[in-house]
Amino acid sequence: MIDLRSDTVTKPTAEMRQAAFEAVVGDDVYNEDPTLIELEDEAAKILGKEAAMFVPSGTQGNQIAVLTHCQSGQEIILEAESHIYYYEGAAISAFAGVQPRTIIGTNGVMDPHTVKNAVRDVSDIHVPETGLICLENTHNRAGGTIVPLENMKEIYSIAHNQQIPVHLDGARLFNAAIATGKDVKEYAMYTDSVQFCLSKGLGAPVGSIIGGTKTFIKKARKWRKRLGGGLRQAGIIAAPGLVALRTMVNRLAEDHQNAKLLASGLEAVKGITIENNVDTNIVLVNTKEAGISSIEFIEMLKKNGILAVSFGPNTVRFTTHFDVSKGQIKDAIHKVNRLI
Ligand code: TLP
Repeated sequence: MIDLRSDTVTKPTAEMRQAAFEAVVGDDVYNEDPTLIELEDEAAKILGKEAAMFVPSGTQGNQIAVLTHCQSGQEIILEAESHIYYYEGAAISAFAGVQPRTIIGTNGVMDPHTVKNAVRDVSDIHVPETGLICLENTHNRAGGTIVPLENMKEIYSIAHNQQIPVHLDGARLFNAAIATGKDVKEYAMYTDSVQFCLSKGLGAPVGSIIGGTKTFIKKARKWRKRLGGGLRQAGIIAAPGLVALRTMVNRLAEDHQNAKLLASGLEAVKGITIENNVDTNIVLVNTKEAGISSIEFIEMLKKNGILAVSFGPNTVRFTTHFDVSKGQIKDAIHKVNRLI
């Protein structure tokens, strides 16, 4: 199978497995796991933040950020197709008790003026307070698009003028950094908290990091414990995370090249159009002209050894990653050509 469903499907490398095997561990709820502490320190440095904390998943990292920044009854501003709004089971409402105020972006990018106008005027007794602004970079549903630094800077400055914190869902932040040649710190500096995933393009088996100030992370640790995310000998899973940060970042460029190759190959197939700017490792294919639904296309692909996911009635997402080679991408293009 050529598995292009997600970059979450990557299997740990031999080096990651060895690191897990050899990891020095302790009980992290007592703050005594040396490998986990090493990962958190290294991640904080990479982000340019005072502190960082390991969490079992990106979803938990985002939810902890919302819980830590906000109070029940507040409103949070986020992009209409953002993961926190679209794919996290309404957890912001179920757990943090906040309501979403969505803004439709262009390629995942929110217009700063629209964000500014969406911030609530607290002097009016009718309205909720704006508790948080969330950004997503790269933007998954927009097709792995990069939110420009300039846009992040503008939104951050609007937020800070009104003492509103900014959280970045940077599940694929390293993809943005590698594609633009910028440091992740340059993105993280326009945020109060950042979540990034070790388990996507970076290939680690599990885990995410959230970074922020020491005060933020101290509060976040309590929320992680409340949510049952306080882990014990977590060094076993932190060790592959360290390998991911040390060995898997630069190679993301290969995934981006493979995505471009896939997009140009598929674009040439009659009946198929490419919906997104292929900035990083995601390709969104539209099947409308071919007269088939995304579900039908996915079934056809599966029978021919290719896996992808539906992103809408006629939209199919292909995601490149460490476990898919250039040869397999060429093979996939060839197969789609034959199919349509
Ligand atoms: N995204 C997954 C699915 O949940 C859609 C995928 O296959 O792309 N933020 C962003 C931007 C994400 O894309 C994801 C996962 C998460 C957060 C959540 O991470 P996990 O899966 O670790 O909870």
